[in-house]
This record gives sequence, C-alpha cells and structure tokens, in this order.
Amino acid sequence: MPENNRVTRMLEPWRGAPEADVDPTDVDVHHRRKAAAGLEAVAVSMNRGIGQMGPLRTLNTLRRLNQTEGFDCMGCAWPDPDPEHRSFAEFCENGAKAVAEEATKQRADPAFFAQHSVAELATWSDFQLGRAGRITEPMLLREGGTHYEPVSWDEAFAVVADALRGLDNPDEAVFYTSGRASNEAAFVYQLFVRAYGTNNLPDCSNMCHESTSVALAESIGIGKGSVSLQDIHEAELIIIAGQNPGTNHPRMLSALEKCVQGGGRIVAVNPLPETGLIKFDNPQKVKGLVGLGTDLATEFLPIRLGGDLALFQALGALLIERGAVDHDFVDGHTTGYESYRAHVADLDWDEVLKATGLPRAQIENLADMLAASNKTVFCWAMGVTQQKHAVAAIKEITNVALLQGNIGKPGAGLCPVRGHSNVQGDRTMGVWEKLPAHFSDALRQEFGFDPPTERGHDVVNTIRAMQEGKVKVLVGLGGNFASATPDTDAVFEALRSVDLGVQISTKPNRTHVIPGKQMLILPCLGRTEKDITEAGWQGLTVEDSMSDVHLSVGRNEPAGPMLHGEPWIIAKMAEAAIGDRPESASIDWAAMAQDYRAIRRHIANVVPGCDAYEEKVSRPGGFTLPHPPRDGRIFETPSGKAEIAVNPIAVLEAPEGHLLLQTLRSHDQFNTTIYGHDDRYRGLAGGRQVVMVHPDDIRELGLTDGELYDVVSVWTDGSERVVHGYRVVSYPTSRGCAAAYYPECNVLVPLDHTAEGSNCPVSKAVVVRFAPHGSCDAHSGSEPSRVSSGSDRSHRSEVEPHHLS
Ligand SMILES: Nc1nc2c(c(=O)[nH]1)N[C@H]1C(S)=C(S)[C@@H](COP(=O)(O)OP(=O)(O)OC[C@H]3O[C@@H](n4cnc5c(=O)[nH]c(N)nc54)[C@H](O)[C@@H]3O)O[C@H]1N2
Ligand SMILES: Nc1nc2c(c(=O)[nH]1)N[C@H]1C(S)=C(S)[C@@H](COP(=O)(O)OP(=O)(O)OC[C@H]3O[C@@H](n4cnc5c(=O)[nH]c(N)nc54)[C@H](O)[C@@H]3O)O[C@H]1N2
Ligand code: SF4
Ligand SMILES: [Mo]
Repeated sequence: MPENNRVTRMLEPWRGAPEADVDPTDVDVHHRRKAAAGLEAVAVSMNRGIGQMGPLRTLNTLRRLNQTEGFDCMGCAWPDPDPEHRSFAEFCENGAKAVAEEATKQRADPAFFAQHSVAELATWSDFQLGRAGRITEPMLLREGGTHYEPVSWDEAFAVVADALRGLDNPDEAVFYTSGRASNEAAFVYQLFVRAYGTNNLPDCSNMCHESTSVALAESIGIGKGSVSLQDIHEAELIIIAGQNPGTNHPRMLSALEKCVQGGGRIVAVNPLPETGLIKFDNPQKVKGLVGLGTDLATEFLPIRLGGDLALFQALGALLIERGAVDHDFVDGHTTGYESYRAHVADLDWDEVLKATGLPRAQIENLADMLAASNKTVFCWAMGVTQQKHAVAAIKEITNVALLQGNIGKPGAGLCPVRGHSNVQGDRTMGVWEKLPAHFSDALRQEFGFDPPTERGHDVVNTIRAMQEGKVKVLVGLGGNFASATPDTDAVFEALRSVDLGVQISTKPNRTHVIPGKQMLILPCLGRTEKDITEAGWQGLTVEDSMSDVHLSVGRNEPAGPMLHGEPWIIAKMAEAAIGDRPESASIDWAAMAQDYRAIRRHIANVVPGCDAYEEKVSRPGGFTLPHPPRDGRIFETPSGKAEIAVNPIAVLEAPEGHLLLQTLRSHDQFNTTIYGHDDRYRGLAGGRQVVMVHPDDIRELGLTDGELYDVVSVWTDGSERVVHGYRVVSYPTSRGCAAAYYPECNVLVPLDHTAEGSNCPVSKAVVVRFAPHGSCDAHSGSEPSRVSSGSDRSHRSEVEPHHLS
C-alpha cells in the first residue's frame, strides 16, 4: 500500500471501524534507517498532531509539553533538563504522538457505544480501538448486555460500592495500576485499597522493571537508579544494554549526544543494531535537520537473548584480572568481594561465549574500555529485565559498577531507564503488592487504621488467582490488563470469570471488550487537560526515571464536560465503597476529591523524602528525591554495605530447529496503544505480523524469507501456543534469536515463564518453532483480530532483499 494512502486515511475522520482493510501481514521491507530523529521526526510529530488535534490545538498543546509551566509528557519516564536548559521544543516524535493520541478530537461517546456492540468491538484491532477516541461518559456493560450504556457518576460508584461490599473477603478484589497515573492518583488509590483491606495492588512494573527493583534493593538498598541527567552528560563511558532509546526514550539521544561531544563513548549491547543507538540527527539543531548527525555508539555487541548475565560476569572477571578494581571503594563500601573474586576466577569461558554469542575479543575490548574509564554509567531496560535470570543479570551489572566505585560520584552510576512516565512515582506513592513496614506504620499513624499485612497479588499471581475463581472484582487504574499481560488466551478466559471489571481509562482498549459479568468504564481527564474541581484548577505531580518530582498542569479544554481527574474518581469511589466504615473515620475522601493539595499534605506526612511536598513541587523544575547511594555512598542493606553478589551463569539454548523469540516495541506504538503499522527505523512498514530472523537461521531452518508462517511457542510442560500468519523477514539479529511485536505476540508467552526472584514475565526469550502457515489449527482462542490468520490476499512475492548493515 503506498505510503501516501495510509497517511491520508489516518487524517480522515471516521465513524466505523477504521483501517479495517489493513492486512497486518502485508509488510513492506525497506532499508534500515542509518540515523534516528532528524527532520523526518519533526514532520511525523506535526503530521500526527495536526491529524488528530488540528493545527491550532497542536501548536498550543505541544508548546506546553515538558515546560515548567506546562504538563509532563505522558510518554516515557526520561527526565527533563533543568528549567534553564530547556529548549522551546522539549519533546520528541514519540512524545508528540503520545500527546496527539490523548488530545485527539475523536470521541468514543455514548452514540459510539450504542452503534457498536461489545462483540463487534472485540473483533477490532488494538489500533482500531484506540482510534475510536476519547471516552466521554461513564459506561456500563450490564450483566447479559450487548452494548455499553451511559450511566451517571453516582450510579457508576454505586455499582463499584455494591460489588466491593458484597465480597466475603477484601482479597477477592484486585486493583491494577498502569504507570501513567499521577502521584496524587496513586496515593489515594493505594490508600483506598488498603483501607478497604487488601494489598492486591499489582502494577505494570510487575511486567517491566520489577527485576530491577528486586536486584537493586538487595544490592544497593534502594530499587531506583542513581544517576542524574548531568551524570549522563559527564560520563566517560556509557554502556546501554537491552534498550532501544531511539524509539522508546528518544530524548535520551540528546543526552547521549552531549556525552559524545564531551568525549564520552557509548557502547550498545543488543541483539539488534537499533538505529537510535548508532547515529542521531538532533532535530533541535540545524545540523540534525540537514541530516549530519552524531555517531553515538562506538561499539556494538550483538549479544544473544539472555546473555547479559554472562557478559557482565565476564567483564567483572576481566576487571579483576586487569587490576582495575577501586579497592578503597570495595573495602569501604561493599561486602562479598572475596567470594565474588573466587567465583569469577573459575569463569568458564565456553559458557560465556555460548551464552553471549560474542567473540571473546569483543568482551576483552569492552573490559579495556571499562578499565580505562573513570566514570561509567550503566543503562538498561526491558532486554535485561524481562529475562528468566534478570535479577541475577542486574546484580552482575551492579557488581561491575561496584568493582570500580562507579556509584555515588559524578558522571557515573546505575541507570535503569523506566518506561511509563510515572511508573517510578506510583511505587514511591505506595502502589505495590508488598507493603513495606515503614509505609504501613506511616499510613496507620496518618489515617488511624491498620493496613493489611499479607502480601498481595502481583500481575502473574492475579491471573492465577482469577483462574482459580478467587478474583471477583478487578479494578484498573489506567492500562490495558488484557493486552499487556502474557499468555493472552489464558488471560482472556480468566478475565471473563470476574463478576465486575472496572477500568479508569481515557480511550477504549482490549480490556473493555473482554468483560466479565459486568464491566464499567470510568473515563478520566488526561495530562493535557484542565482539571477544575470545586476548589479550582488542579495540578498533579510526577516522578521521572531519575527521581525528579515536579508539577504537571493541563491547559486544554477537557474532552467532555462529564470528565473528572483520576484523584477525584478514586476518592469518590472510595467514599461510596468504604466512606462509612471505621477505617475511613479519619479519612476525608471528599476533601481529597475536591482539592489535590489535601492529598499532597498526606503524601508529605506518609511518603519518605516528601516532607514540605507542596512547597518543593511548586519550585520550577520541582525537586529530587533522596537516594542514599547517589547522595552519600550510603547503602541501606542489612549489612549496611553494597552487596557484591555471586550468581551462577545461565546459558539459554533453544532446542534444535527452534529459536529464542523476544517481543518488543515498534517505533509506532506506546505499549498496547498502536499508533500505526510502520516501524520506520527498522525499515518495516504497513503491517505488524512479522518475525525478524537472521538470514543464516532462515536458511538453516529451511524457511523462506518473506513467507508467512505460523509461529509456535513450546513450553516445558509440553503445551504449545500459536500465532498464525507471521511473515519471516531477514534481519540482522543475533544468531539463534528472533524478534516480533508486543502485544500481538503475548499469546506466545507462557504464564509460568517468569523471572526468578521478580516474577516478571519473560517476554524476551520464548522458545519458538515455525510451521507452514495454515498447518496449525491449534486454536489459539484469542480474538480473531488479535491473531488473525494472515489473509490470503496480497501475498507479496517481491519482498525486497533486506540489507544487513
Ligand atoms: N514510543 C514509545 N516509548 C515507550 C514505550 C512505547 O511502547 N513506545 N514504552 C515505555 C515502556 S512502559 C517501557 S518499559 C520502555 C521500554 O523500552 P525498551 O526496553 O527500549 O523497549 P523494548 O522495545 O521492549 O526493547 C527492548 C530492547 O532490548 C533488546 N533486547 C532484547 N533482549 C535482549 C537481551 O537479552 N539482551 C540485551 N542486551 N538486549 C536485549 C531489544 O533488541 C530491544 O532493543 O519504553 C517506554 N517508552
Ligand atoms: N510480551 C510483552 N509484554 C509486555 C511487555 C513486553 O515488552 N513484551 N512490556 C511490559 C511493560 S514494560 C509494561 S509497562 C506493560 C504495560 O502495560 P499497561 O500499562 O497496562 O498498558 P498500556 O498499553 O501502557 O496502557 C494503555 C491504556 O492506558 C489508558 N490510558 C492512557 N492514558 C491514560 C491516563 O492518563 N489515565 C488513565 N486512567 N488511563 C490512561 C488507555 O485507555 C490505554 O488503552 O506491558 C508489559 N507487557
Ligand atoms: S523522551 Fe519520553 S518523556 Fe521525553 S518527550 Fe519523548 S516520549 Fe516524552
Ligand atoms: Mo514498562
């Protein structure tokens, strides 16, 4: 399909199922892009904006994005520069897309829901559902109903209250959170849930950086990264493992560019040569507009999936061998060095080379670079966290940092790059299925009730509990539980078992169309919009990946007159459900719904590091939360020191005839929200049903480049999961590895395939084989649109050869 057609159609308003004629298997293969961003990124931002918001709204909205007086980008969690270093356009292409998605003029109003039954909407793709636009009124799908019907807020809250009051045990309700919720929303939410009597607070972190939180808490005493933006600028060396910043944290490239211009070097560790890591055309500078970008990564280590644990252990061994250990730091601030040294002295290089797929010389070279660097930053994201041995791998990254004292000094540190814009803040505010004792005590003191002590369900255990019929009510503060979770078929079946689903959402998504007995949608304001309550214009606060907390104020007119902010919705829901219970005796839900400053006063009293919260967030640029290792090399572990941990090396191998498959993001999506069908930097366009495979593996497995296959995942218990009609394209990924898109391929991730120690689904290493398309009728239960058997129309015969550099 010619590019122009697609773009034009995207700009057209529509009322039926949009783009119903897109064949997701009809993928164009172009050349991979050599540089990220540049003029094209500016053009795409403006196009998307104007297409969804119109020209005036686009200009007015984008100019407030990430400005001190404006709203925080709802895209990723990358921090903003200091107020004095912000440019006029402090955003990226994908931030602009996220904004356009929220500030769209399309409306999924009651007329829309009257026109399309839930059964019909269930056949729409994620892309089509998102295009429906903003939900404007509370909508209820009654038991036995075919369509969502509008209800008043009072009726909506009464439905939730009745359901929650009717449960035998508060643990029969589960309250999910996605990382876009503000600190205020998150704080009131966890307060409500705990006052109601459960710690069932799973969140998207459980599927994201949970492995990081677990590993860092054990190693350095706090589950957060230790660097600031300034450290990135000043580093001599930055290692980026398992992350694709060009797509997922685009403004990180500006920070990396600064580092390179100051003489720093960047190393990418990734099975894929991701465009943004290789070269960057800064769209905010003239030379970026004319395509004279900066070369970023000087070294690229094409690692095998799951190989990071072995790589970093080998690096640690080589640093010791080279005498490149900061003994003052190690003696003064760490424990475990001697056992670690003994362990890595016996390093089995055969295993390292098998696990990483890298030549030894390349690992030695990186060790030399580390040894030569006085200031190293270690960045990582989903390629590292969503692995079976992720917790151990992150401890190995930490070990390497600790050996050289690369923590708590300028230009150095640990930098897990968070996903959702406020995912870190939600945890800080207490959204966690584990309730720490100090937080529990603070809640008791502030609100006078005894919080539950039992650990709640994380995401995977929520699904298991649903399967056992133990979840009656599932509430979602944002997010898209149905699409984001692994093992789609099992999840859909599980979701259908609940009595009541409640989703606080901005736009329709898969979760709304996989209902249990009853399903309620509570529509909320987004970050771009004015939130005006009886007490006036409300601001919200958020925390980025580097622990900076600041205010965000929306200024656009709300998408509809009935919409309210998330804190209002949650506080009202709480009032209706438990307002008359003894636990609420000292909680003024109404005051918090009316004036978010009341919530911030409680945050100041309960959340560590948040004293004088109102005053501190009101400063331009806000404030930075304390981080003891960063601030003073203080490690709040049981030993009072940073722990250098010993881990056995794991080698992931797929059986003969199989590959390891990772599921990842394209350049045109935000998690389960699909903006479009192209993956520009990877040179793939027009469809998402593709699997990227190394050309030698294509040959060895007897596959044909450009053909459609059914992809079958095989799990240790003998069970198989299938997606149908995926086009194999030759792509420079590591040998033995393949890549396909999330969320479509979540079907293939077995529920029990989780990381040791964090229970994070292993979305980045699933064992798969390929079967001729159509040979697997093993029904994969999912909605037809999710796993559509690739249509037989337009079988492209002339797929261009894919170039490998
Ligand atoms: N535009 C946009 N921005 C986003 C998001 C989005 O969907 N769209 N999502 C947000 C969220 S919630 C998150 S968590 C982040 C995600 O940000 P990323 O972690 O960058 O997301 P993924 O697309 O999952 O990419 C994983 C990267 O790790 C590599 N990788 C996979 N397995 C391995 C491995 O075993 N070892 C190594 N070294 N590398 C590996 C992959 O090739 C890929 O480059 O982005 C956030 N920002
Ligand atoms: N196979 C596989 N699975 C994965 C991953 C992977 O890489 N591979 N990544 C995992 C990761 S890192 C994450 S973080 C999760 C993401 O899981 P989720 O956070 O659950 O999913 P999202 O797609 O980010 O949620 C999008 C929905 O949020 C709602 N929304 C958008 N803005 C707002 C708002 O302002 N307020 C409210 N209330 N709702 C809003 C919209 O209705 C939208 O449909 O998925 C995980 N699942
Ligand atoms: S880098 Fe992330 S937070 Fe910054 S503008 Fe882009 S999407 Fe938004
Ligand atoms: Mo994430």
